[in-house]
Amino acid sequence: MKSILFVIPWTWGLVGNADYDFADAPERAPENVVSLATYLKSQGARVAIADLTRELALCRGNVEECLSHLGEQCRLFNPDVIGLSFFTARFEYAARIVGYLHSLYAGAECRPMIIAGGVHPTLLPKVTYEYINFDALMVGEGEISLMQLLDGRPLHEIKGVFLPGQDKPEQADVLDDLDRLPFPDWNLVDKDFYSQPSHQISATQLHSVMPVTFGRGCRYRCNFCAHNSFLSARCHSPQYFVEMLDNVARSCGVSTFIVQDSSVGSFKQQWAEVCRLLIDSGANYRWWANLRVNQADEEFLALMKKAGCIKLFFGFESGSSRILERMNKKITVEQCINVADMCHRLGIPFYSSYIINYFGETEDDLQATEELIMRTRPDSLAINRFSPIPGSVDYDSNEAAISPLLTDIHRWSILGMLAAPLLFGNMPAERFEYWNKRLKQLKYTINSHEGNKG
Ligand code: B12
Ligand code: SF4
Repeated sequence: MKSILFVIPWTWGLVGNADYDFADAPERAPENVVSLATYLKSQGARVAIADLTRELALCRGNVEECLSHLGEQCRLFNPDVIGLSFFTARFEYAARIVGYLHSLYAGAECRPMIIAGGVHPTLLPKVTYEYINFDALMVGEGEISLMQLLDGRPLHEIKGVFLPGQDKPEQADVLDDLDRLPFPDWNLVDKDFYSQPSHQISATQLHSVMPVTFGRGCRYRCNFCAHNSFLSARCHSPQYFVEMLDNVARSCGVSTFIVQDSSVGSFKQQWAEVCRLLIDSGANYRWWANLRVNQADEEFLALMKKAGCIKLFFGFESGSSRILERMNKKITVEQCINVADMCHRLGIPFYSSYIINYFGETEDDLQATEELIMRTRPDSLAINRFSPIPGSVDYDSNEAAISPLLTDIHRWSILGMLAAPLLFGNMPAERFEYWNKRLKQLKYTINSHEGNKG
């Protein structure tokens, strides 16, 4: 069977940053690649991960040094396949890495096959080929298609492989039963780096945390989000998941987790069972989870609190019903207020996230957002400026306006970071800036007082 070296590109905040401080700008451990690599390893493949996020942090932001460490790892591991995993925000760094790999192997008699998978190659395979010289791209979930590749099946026979010059990408087959995945082998990366105490959960308190995933995908289709555009929605069994928590807790020395699912309410019955198992086991884990407001009720929240939930994340998105409708968010302002009241009654801290600069937004809508923040009194607040992300309905329906801006790969990364310099609201630029500043100030005030609420 062939061997594979996964490469995780670095993130922008690390480039040239000699004073990187993990606690203040924590990186989330790459559970997706670790899980995929662990699966392939369990099937007999030789695997390794070049984690250039951690590497660049250790190289104090020096990209050249980081790449030379990658070269050393390539020489030592001598893989048959090098597989990059990235989303749009890291597109330009993936290009830099592949350029380096081609120069590393220039003149060699044979070189590893260089491929890519993950969010960006899946959503925009043709754009990926326009900028990067990959031998093949893999579209969709990687377990089955990569296994077939490493097993030696010809590329054109593997569902999910998209070759240069091909016209239509096809999604790979997926594992129906997620419990067939072995527990992630965190020794494949530097788990101590990721589990350092940091502000991943709270701006004012430090926690040592590791990420876990109960279910993949999302059944909703909010217009601004790319989340569900390719992962089919399904989850682990509650028993498997609780054993996985035990396993990660033991192997990484943590008792606090971030549950990465888009909403644990999407598998409500199963998540309630996870909570009951956690309560019965007396494990005493603490965890953060994301939840859609329309999936919350007092009984569910009380159960989660008892099972160790220390924070919930809600996408309230806007205080304006008109904007929520335009986003196809399928929640109401009233539901946001209700869920906030329930959290206050039960003593569950919560994080609410808002999007501003949405299509047709007026100052009245922003006023409504501010009122909702004041009414709901979140423990943590996020104010995100809207920018259409590839893979979302909003990106697809505005491609004509966006594509003239995408003149080089760096601009793609900016788009991937949700930072397109475009105004979509219905107000003059200076009025938007006024509201942007005002809401960001509110965010700063709320976040810096977390835990000290009167
Ligand atoms: C958890 C998460 C994060 C975490 C951790 C990310 C990480 N370490 O990878 C954090 C919080 C750090 C994060 C940050 C951001 N995120 Co995010 N994130 C997610 C989320 C919710 C889940 C990702 C996940 O684990 N999925 C489950 C695993 C199993 O799926 P997967 O990663 O796709 O992996 C499978 C396949 O892709 C494939 N695969 C993966 N790698 C490889 C490699 C090879 C070689 C092959 C063949 C296959 C393969 O096989 C895997 C297993 O089947 C997704 C939503 C989603 N559905 O993907 C958004 C998502 C990926 N994030 C998104 C965005 C926009 C961001 C941010 C830019 C937000 C921001 N403004 O800060 C930042 C970017 C940070 C950066 N600088 O890179 C977008 C990306 C859209 C796009 N076009 O790029 C998504 C899709 C959500 C959305 N808003 O629409 N994110
Ligand atoms: S915003 Fe949340 S609920 Fe909506 S599609 Fe994205 S992940 Fe799903």
